[in-house]
Amino acid sequence: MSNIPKSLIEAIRQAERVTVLTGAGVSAESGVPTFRGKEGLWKKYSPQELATPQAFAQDPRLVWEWYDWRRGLIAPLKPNAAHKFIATLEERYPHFLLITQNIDGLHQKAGSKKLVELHGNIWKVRCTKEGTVEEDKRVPLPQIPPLCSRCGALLRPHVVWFGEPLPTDALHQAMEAAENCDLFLVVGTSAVVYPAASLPQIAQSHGAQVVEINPEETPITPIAHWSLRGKAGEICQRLAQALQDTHS
Ligand code: BJW
Repeated sequence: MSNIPKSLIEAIRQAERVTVLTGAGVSAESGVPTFRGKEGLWKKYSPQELATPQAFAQDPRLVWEWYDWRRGLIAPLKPNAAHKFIATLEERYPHFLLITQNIDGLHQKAGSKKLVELHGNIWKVRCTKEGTVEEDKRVPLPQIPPLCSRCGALLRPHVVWFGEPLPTDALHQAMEAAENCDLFLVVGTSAVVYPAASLPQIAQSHGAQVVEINPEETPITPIAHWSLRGKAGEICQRLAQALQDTHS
């Protein structure tokens, strides 16, 4: 595992505007499966059959069964050291934004408040007719596919599938935070899904220093000032420790 460079600790201490982008890898140590890689969901399940609007139109029951299964898997899981470390960062900086691609809600469970969810949230449902969004944390869902209690139309998971636009507000905030930060941390994402994958590049081209935390190289590695190779939870624990040590 990488050592934490002193220059990085100094940059974290000096920064005033910090933006963090997270992906599935940040939740891996909590037990949430990632999408890509050896054990990833896309090895067993086809994104075309489960994570597109066309798939939902063709077979809403199949899509809902998959989401219901994932909700059951995620429900008992707890935030790990990476979620907790990231939550502490928002206290540290006057300008801070956490941008997550994750839909699992674990950042919120860890205490993060200044965050935007680019790909939605698995604990919310949306009416396909009215567009209304509601929280629904029941596991398992009593009826599959679930129907809107007001109009009877089909409900869908409030997540962003391939080919769908990202929520305008969330994307706008994310772009602004990428353009205006001096330190941009990228944690646990393969950085292949756009437009999220463009955010580190935007930050770097606007003068931010980029830090990557990932056990593997990614398309972000060539533009990262620091690449910390290892698991997010373990690296974040060491970062927290190093920050404490240099403080005292
Ligand atoms: C660890 C670890 C540990 C392991 N610690 N790390 C430009 C170029 C090319 C294509 C496009 C483009 N613009 C748009 C596209 C198309 C498409 C896209 O990007 N396709 C590419 C795959 C080629 N994008 C879209 O369709 C997006 N929509 C869009 O652009 O709309 C435009 C539009 C405008 C106007 C009208 C209409 C349309 C939408 C993308 C939606 C993505 N949805 C999903 C599913 C969400 C719901 C669900 O969960 O069911 O989001 S797909 C999936 O990928 C999920 C994730 O958020 C996303 C990113 O994955 P992530 O988080 O990076 O996970 P992994 O598994 O890929 O990587 C895990 C990483 O963790 C790895 O690097 C590991 O090494 C690491 N790791 N253990 C730290 N312990």
